[in-house]
Amino acid sequence: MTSNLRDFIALLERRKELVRIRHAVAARLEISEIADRVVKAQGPALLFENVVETPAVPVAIGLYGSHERLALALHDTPQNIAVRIEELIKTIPSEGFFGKVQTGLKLLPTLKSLGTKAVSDGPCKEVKHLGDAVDLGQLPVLTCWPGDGGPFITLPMVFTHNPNTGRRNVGMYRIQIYDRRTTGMHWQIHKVGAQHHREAAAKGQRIEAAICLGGDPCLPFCAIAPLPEEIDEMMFAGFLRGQPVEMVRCETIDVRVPAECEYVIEGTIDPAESRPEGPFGDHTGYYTPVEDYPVFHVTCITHRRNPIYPATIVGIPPMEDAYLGGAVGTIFKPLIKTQIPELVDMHLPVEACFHNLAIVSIKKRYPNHAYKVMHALWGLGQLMFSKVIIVVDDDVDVHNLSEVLWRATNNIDPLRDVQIVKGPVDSLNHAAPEVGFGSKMGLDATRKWPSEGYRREWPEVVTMDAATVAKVDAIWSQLGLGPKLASPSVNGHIVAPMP
Ligand SMILES: Cc1cc2nc3c(=O)[nH]c(=O)nc-3n(C[C@H](O)[C@H](O)[C@H](O)COP(=O)(O)O)c2cc1C
Ligand SMILES: [Mn+2]
Repeated sequence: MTSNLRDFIALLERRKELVRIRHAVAARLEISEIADRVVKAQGPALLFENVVETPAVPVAIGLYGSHERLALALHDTPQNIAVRIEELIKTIPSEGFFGKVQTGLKLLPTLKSLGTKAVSDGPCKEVKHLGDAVDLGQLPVLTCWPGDGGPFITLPMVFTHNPNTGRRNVGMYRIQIYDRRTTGMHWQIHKVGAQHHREAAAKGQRIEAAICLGGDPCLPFCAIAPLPEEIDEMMFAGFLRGQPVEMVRCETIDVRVPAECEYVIEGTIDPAESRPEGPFGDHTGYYTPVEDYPVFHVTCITHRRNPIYPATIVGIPPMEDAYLGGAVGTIFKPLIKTQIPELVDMHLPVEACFHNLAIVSIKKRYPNHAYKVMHALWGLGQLMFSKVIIVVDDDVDVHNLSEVLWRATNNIDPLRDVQIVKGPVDSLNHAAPEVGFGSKMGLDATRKWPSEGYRREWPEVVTMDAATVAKVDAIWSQLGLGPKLASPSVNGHIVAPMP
């Protein structure tokens, strides 16, 4: 099992999922342009071994940019992980003493993997830079787009602790490099890191943070995962790995970090200090404008001997985050269903940058049920950012966008079926009149019932009858039309590509 970046890179190389590039390429724009072309062509991960600015440190990019690579990184496919989560959920309400014992025994390996394991030293500490030796310029931090405000660390895991409860959080928040020892800290106001910062500020305290790069390949996914605030990302990592993550204490701050990391950047943030951050070519495909964000002061950098620097780029979709975001959708569906059991399936299309559109199918149980589901989603963690929610019936394949357009546009009467609400929106939503606050729209595209005030006869979908389908199947070979074509209209799904 791979538990660090270099083993993962070796594994990808064996699987022909990674290409080494020995040609000199610049961390400023050039790696980005190459990675963008390769990811959009569904190509391999890349290891740039001769980076112009920092020849000693190679850059790995595109590590999660295919379904195969992502499954290798997560130690299983998202589908299998979802099944494991579903099983875990199912075992919880089991009844009776023997049931409980059996469940307990079954869960034991899982529970054992959920903790972290404290170790006294780790490879991430092979080299230490303290005091004046701290220099972020030694890292091959990419400048991704020409309009960017500078170089940004794009695959960072930011470790903080809640100053009141001590609870750990890990989030992926981009890091703008200001100088040798100062960076931005782009935790958006709705994220858990920002909450830790606010709680520390209320006590007049600086907050300590560690920015980690590398480690077990599943860790960045855990940092992205929209876990509830009470759930430790490292516990989730243990669940994915089937083994606890080994954690080592930082040099200058009271934070533990994964011992297998490539880099650990330690530092603190003053509660009162902020500084313009950005612009940054973001995953919406637009530049996010300059805004004030907290400032991170580096106290220490430790790294492995011969470190490898992991990166990603975002921009006009699809990018590498399409695979990561897709896996989030698949893996968290069972958890969403515990809150919204009538939800059958959900799709956050990558073109809509995940937060702009959620298509959900439901098994409608009562009149106007679609509205209950919209509001439930707007109240559920980061799904609150869903700018548009389209609710369809359970016979619609939400992953087939052609089918969704066909069904939804036929089924809605806008005046009746659109609900517009106010609320917090994604910080990256540039259309909102204010940063982080605006409106959201729900479309009830389900078939309308008489009890919902629909007074006409709702039409049936056009499909062939079973007898005729069988008859045509039987005579097909005599029609001179080559191999048998399946009947397209059987389930009322769109199966043909658009002309
Ligand atoms: C490549 C990438 C970059 C991201 N950059 C940021 C960022 O700069 N700021 C932010 O608030 N969220 C960013 N996110 C999203 C967060 O990582 C995500 O919302 C995560 O669930 C936050 O964790 P938290 O709930 O523990 O705060 C990024 C996600 C990805 C995949
Ligand atoms: Mn979290």
